Amino acid sequence: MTTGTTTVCDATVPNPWTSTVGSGDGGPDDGRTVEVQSGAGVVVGNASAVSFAGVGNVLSNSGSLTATNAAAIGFNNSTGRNRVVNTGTGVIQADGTAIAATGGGALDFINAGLVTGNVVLGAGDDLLDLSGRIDGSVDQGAGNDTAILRAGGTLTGALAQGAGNDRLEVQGGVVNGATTQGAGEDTAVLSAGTLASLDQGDGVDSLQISGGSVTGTVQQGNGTDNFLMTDGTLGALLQGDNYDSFRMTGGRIIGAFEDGDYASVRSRTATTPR
Ligand SMILES: [Ca+2]
Ligand SMILES: [Ca+2]
Ligand SMILES: [Ca+2]
Repeated sequence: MTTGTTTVCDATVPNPWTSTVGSGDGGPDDGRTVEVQSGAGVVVGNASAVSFAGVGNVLSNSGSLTATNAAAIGFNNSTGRNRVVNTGTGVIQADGTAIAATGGGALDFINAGLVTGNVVLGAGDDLLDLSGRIDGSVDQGAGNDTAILRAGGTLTGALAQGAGNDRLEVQGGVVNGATTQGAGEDTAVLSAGTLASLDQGDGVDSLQISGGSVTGTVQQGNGTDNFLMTDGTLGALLQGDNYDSFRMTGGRIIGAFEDGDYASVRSRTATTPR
């Protein structure tokens, strides 16, 4: 039911709703609000369940959004920012890409619920805030992107932050696939949680670890990278080319530590830099 710029889908019939909410590429839609309530569903076949072109749109999903042959949610904005909130009861599902953001604008995606399918955020300075589950991968594309992984958050596939100066905060949860930050001056801060691996790529990158673990290898890549570890566990650390700095006052690096140029170690367990 739509009133002005606000659309509310509740659990009354017709449920599920079977046509796209939003005008998609026939837009633009600007400043619209869509609320899908618990128990309500939108199920569409060859088109998205929710599709907006434009900026300032907010989608809050506590029900289920399903597309069987398209992205479940499609956003297209060349500037500005849109926002998708998937609450603890929210389900977003598609066979391939669950959420597709295109254009150079930004999308904030806050997920406390369940996503089945990949999340593709594209260009723009995007946000992923994950305390729920994504059965798939996340590609944040170009732009200065931020990813925050919270306690209870699970990403079964890879996290790719792409080109741009990206920020990763791991406060809990787990990423089972590879985490890559791509080119640019990237920052990663780990205080809890688990990553399978971390590759910060080219550019001057910074890594701070005060807890949590990276079970596999951490690579900082080309650039004058910075490393500070006060607690936590890494499988191995490769700092790559250029004059990198390394400081370790606690925690544990289980395997190799290579290519550190300026190392300061005050720990029981670090291996000797070569
Ligand atoms: Ca992006
Ligand atoms: Ca990057
Ligand atoms: Ca680097």
